[in-house]
Amino acid sequence: MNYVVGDIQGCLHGLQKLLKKVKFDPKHDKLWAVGDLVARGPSSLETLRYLKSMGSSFETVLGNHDLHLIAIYHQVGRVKTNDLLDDLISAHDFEDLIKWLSSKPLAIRIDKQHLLSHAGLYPAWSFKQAIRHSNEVSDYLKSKKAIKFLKSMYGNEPSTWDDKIEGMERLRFITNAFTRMRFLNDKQGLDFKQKCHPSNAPLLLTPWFKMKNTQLKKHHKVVFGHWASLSGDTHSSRFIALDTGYVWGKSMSMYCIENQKIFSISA
Ligand SMILES: [Mn+2]
Repeated sequence: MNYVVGDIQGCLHGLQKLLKKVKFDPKHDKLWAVGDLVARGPSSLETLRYLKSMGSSFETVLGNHDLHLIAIYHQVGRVKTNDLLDDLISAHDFEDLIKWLSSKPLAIRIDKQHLLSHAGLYPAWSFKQAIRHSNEVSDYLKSKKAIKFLKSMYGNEPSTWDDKIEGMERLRFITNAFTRMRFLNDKQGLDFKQKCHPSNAPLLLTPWFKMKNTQLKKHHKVVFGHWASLSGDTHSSRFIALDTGYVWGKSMSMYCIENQKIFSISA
């Protein structure tokens, strides 16, 4: 079976409880993650060590917190105390863990049906395009140009996609769409101010998954995390929201690709 887990955020205990619940067997099963493996929770270091040790029975996309950790390693990003990353940053295997993490993409096509990314799929993009754009960022992240990218990664602009955008602005948009997106305005622009549940959002803002995507095929499903206040509430079986706020005392959720069931445990 293939299981996709929501934002772990350094909560290894919760992850292990959930793996036990589904009787996960690394010999036969594979675990996928929506990213944000680290930060805010108590065991970021142990979480990364554990997931890395799973070898080929684990795969993940990167979330905003994972990218920020990579930036911290390269001395581009600043450490926030409430991220609880001190022991990870001073660990003897920090470099190994970062090398491993930096090799992970922003989007993965699990199979013909399922696309996985941290924040979701920008409504103007097809699955194919999404993978292409994810590769554009990964090529940088895996190379000596990583620092150049990480230095330009932060910022909210450009807010709308245009295939003509080039260079670091292009990579910044792709990164923001895959790792920070929640709401879009009426011009398909990314809005980063609101983190609330859609029912409390200002009128002109629409969740990305409610925007029309003409590229999406009927059988396509997008699996994502990042949006804890959504509590899994997309009202659509095509958009599977897995961040259910375990690190905030709520629950951790897992989606089984084969039977399309959601499993969860509370904090
Ligand atoms: Mn996130």
